[in-house]
Amino acid sequence: MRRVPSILFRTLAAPRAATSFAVPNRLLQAALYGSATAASRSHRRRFSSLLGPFAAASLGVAGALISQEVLAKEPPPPEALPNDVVLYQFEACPFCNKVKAFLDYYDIPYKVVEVNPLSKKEIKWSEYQKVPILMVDGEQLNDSSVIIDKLGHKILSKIIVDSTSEDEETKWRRWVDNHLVHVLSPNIYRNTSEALESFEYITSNGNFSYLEKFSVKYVGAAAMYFVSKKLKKKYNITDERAALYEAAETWVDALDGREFLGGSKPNLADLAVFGVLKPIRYLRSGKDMVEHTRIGEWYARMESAVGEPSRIKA
Ligand SMILES: N[C@@H](CCC(=O)N[C@@H](CS)C(=O)NCC(=O)O)C(=O)O
Repeated sequence: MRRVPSILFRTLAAPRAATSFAVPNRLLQAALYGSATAASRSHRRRFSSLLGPFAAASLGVAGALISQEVLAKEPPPPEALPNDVVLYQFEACPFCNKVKAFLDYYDIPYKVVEVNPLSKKEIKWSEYQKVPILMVDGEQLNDSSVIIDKLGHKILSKIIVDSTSEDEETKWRRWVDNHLVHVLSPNIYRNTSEALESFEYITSNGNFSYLEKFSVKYVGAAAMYFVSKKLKKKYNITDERAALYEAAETWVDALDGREFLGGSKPNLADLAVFGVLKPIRYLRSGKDMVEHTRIGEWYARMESAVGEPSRIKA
């Protein structure tokens, strides 16, 4: 059984039907076909990690779109804040952006280590080989939802007392991990121009060497175009845009007229939806989503509520 490296792109190495696609690049073959050798497994791992990140939002535009009302945050009490937080990430990874939405909203200062998706040399020390990884005062936390649970418990236990909202919040956080993330790849790699747009972002914002940038952009875009078709099948998606619009509408329905799922302030589900959508928001697919659904107002409120990154610039 082939190892499957990530939730969002877990299936990328899996589809056997992909063998009809002639791929010149050994790395890419390993990624798509999953041959049995250790060397190819290693190549596949390295390539698949490329597929995780995808294009990011240009937050600069956001301010112009939203009303001037700035929502007051509820920063955690200083004594609840960790002293030293380091996020190992891919800039365009939806799971990493989910964690960042949480850290930014709660004004938790953090340093970022941008991981090279090919070599992953920045996380060689870790047994867990995906991102995000969050180091919190020396403790390693893996997996976006676990990171948010653990950190949230430490910080939010002092803030959130209303347990009645927890079920709804949990339900929608699960929806993000089990449904929403799966709709994203088929959309951002939907056709050659969107796949290139996505990889343009990935390569210009990720940690790649000069040479890697060029090969990855074109090889990656071509591969993902085909792989996204397999993903559609895997998740029973017939029309990827319709699925994205439907997910956006489902979310707005869940809001049920409230500013946020959390009421007048975002809760963890708001932050999760916002975080995973952030990398696609200003790509063609994200613009289409905002144009064709009712999600835009909520998204703009979230941009305003989350505010500036609390990231510590090196
Ligand atoms: N369930 C994990 C998924 C993390 C994940 O799949 N991350 C991708 C990047 S978006 C990754 O690190 N892929 C590299 C690999 O699987 O080798 C989470 O929520 O953090």
